[in-house]
Amino acid sequence: MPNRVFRKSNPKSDITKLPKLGLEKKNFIADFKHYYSHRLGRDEHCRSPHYAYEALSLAISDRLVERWKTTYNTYKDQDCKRACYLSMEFLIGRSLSNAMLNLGVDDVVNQALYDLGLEAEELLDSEVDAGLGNGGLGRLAACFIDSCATLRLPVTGYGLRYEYGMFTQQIQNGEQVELPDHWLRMGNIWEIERPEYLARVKFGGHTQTHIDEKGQKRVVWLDTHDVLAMPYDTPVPGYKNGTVNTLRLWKAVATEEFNLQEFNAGDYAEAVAQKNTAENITMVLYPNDANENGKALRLQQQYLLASASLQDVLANWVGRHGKDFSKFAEKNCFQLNDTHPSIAVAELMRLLIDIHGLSWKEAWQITSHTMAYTNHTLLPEALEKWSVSLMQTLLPRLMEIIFDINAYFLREVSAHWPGDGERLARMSIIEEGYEKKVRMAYLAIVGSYSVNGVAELHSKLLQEGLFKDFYELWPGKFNNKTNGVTPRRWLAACNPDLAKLITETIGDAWITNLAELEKLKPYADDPEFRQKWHALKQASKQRLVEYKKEEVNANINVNAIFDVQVKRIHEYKRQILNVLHVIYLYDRIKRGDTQNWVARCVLIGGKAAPGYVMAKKIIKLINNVANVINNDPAVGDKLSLIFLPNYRVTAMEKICPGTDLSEQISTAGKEASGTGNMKLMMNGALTIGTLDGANIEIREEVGEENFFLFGLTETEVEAMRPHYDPQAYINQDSDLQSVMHLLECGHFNQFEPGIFDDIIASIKSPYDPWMTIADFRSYIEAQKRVEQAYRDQDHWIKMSILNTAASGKFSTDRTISEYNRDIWKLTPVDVESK
Ligand code: T68
Repeated sequence: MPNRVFRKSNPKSDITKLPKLGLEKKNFIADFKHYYSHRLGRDEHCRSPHYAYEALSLAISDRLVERWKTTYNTYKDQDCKRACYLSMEFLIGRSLSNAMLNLGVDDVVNQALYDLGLEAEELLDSEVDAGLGNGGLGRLAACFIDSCATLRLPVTGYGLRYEYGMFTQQIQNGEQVELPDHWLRMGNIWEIERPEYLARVKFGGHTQTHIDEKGQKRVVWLDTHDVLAMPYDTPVPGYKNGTVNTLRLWKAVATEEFNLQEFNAGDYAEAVAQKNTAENITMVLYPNDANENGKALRLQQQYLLASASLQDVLANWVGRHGKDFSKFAEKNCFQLNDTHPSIAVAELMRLLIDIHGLSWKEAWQITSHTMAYTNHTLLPEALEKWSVSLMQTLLPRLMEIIFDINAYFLREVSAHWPGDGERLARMSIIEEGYEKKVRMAYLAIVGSYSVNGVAELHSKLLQEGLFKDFYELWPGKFNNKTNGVTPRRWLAACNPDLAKLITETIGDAWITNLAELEKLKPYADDPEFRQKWHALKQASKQRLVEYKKEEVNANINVNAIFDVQVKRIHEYKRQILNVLHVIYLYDRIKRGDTQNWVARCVLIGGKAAPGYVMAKKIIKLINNVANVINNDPAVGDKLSLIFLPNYRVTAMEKICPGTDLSEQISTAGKEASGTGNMKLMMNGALTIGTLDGANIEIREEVGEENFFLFGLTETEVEAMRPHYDPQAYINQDSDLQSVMHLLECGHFNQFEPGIFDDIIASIKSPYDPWMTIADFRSYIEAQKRVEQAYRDQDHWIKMSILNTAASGKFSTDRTISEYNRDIWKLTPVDVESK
């Protein structure tokens, strides 16, 4: 980029050189006061903690921006290889406490706030979550960029700046009600608008082929309706290392000439309406975590992300290397977070061929050596397919390119398996049928040099099942990258007291090298350490009760097992199985079978996709069962069931430290990995779980004696499926009969007849894909082992310590190191200013 504003030769005019900002208490106090009173115009009469939050955030942000520029210039000077993480979702949550921690100023700032007479917690709590994601996939992206910055890797996150994030969930009469999440209403101090990097994205129109002056066939895409993509940058600080990477989120805005045309035609209202059509593209995050619905707006979102991000990278490249793309693939790679941004495969081809004049062969060489694809699901209904006709209307040039990619690809398939027509049809990127469709996962696999799953079992099942044909063709492309979570947010920041105890015991190296937690193992046998560990867990449980006082009835006993299942509501995650166990315990209490009773508080939280009827009924069931149990004096504090409304990142930060038991009870083979399981383990929870996703690896790390295993294995599930007979299980199991009876007689829906009939029918059906009833007995027995273990508090605490000690593998620092070692191959860059 030419430097138009400042002449480099005149050092006196270099007004961008400012003295470094101080990290001492007095500097923060001075800056805080300045922002509070001069920028925000507030004084001591202002009651809202929000402005104190803003003033502090501005002071922190200044210090990040300084390091951000240094990082940017260091990467530029070193001309290093870069990776881009393309994701439709970055589920960041709050930023302030994370920025304080990573800058290494949390203690200093807390002291400054104390001196200023401000309540740190109240101030931090006034930050709204950036809820730009549905669940695991979006949160993984957020953990990844934290780890990339901490590992000094030059990685940029590219995503969308939705005006409305994940909806706010309210519970009314036990039912989920969705409210819009206008998270930007109070502004967002963490972002910087970058109009200088606007990108233009085309939609609609048609293509025209002509022969250029060199006799080459050229395609132009004409009469398009263009939309501008405005970048907003958010700093991503590494942990105390001077690196500040970038998360660049695009917002759709209308083009000016578009409005002008309409305006000049005298139709002002039409001009404004058109503007809205363009700007609607990034208005709202789609709240479906598994089932796609093929909406045109969603495809527009995906294309806006892919096109704007690739144009951004290419503009930067051309600015430095002109039209010489020979080293592009050596210096760039794009990690696709699921198929959502996978239209990038075709878009990179288009940009290289149509805009930069490369041949098909050159462009394919680059594309297929820069794209890498991560799969996050085995559920067939979650695999994206776009109708060919929609694509032809919305993205005609892209559709042509996809047809061409497919033609070349099918030629390769038929050379490999001559005469195998069935395989050709199976593997085609285009699914034939009444309505032709583009199989986006296949486009991603064909266009990428790496394809990975997110846990050992998941990657294996991809190779043996969903992507078997492709694995046979290109075994070397496939690999596993077991997920993780960032230990900064998910231990150091969310559980400061436990973090302090750990640091006092084994030093603080665990924060960037989580394997160090292993050193806690011997302390599991130290009674004094165990006592401290226990005291902290109990205090966290107390805090959790206070945080949730409105939902949690007053007589919760903190000595009860805090039994937690928090995640999206989905049939495969089997919240129903959890409820069946609660009903079983309730039935026992009612029958007087309470000898050696261990009190239990079951907490369930999660959002249902607004169109997922069964998931919404599950929420209603949980709330109705809770209502009966919690109001029954005979139950008392032996058992309680609480639905935690509006589960989100910030809620998990409060839930993690206070959890005793982590419920990871999906049907084996259905949960790709899970990451909540890792957060809870890290914070000393024990897991009750099936052999699914990363549970398998958690159990391997912590040892089978410290994990409550139950249920069919994936192989057993699939073997049983054809002759699954839930009624036979019910006939053999009197406990299950009692539970089903309470459900079927309407005990939990006395004035709402029939509302749970669908749920009951689904679990009793021989076609129930999630086979809940098959795992009932085994789950109940595992829960009995939980109680037995909990009765021996000393032993339980020991297991809790061992769980944290064994959680080292589940840091995204490990995950990202593996992505880098096997896929990205970036060299870490030291950024000077610390
Ligand atoms: C989750 N997937 C997996 N999807 O379910 C979970 N989907 O096992 C895994 O740990 C996690 O990804 C990270 O790998 C999702 O969260 C979505 O959120 C989603 C969103 C839109 C469309 C489809």
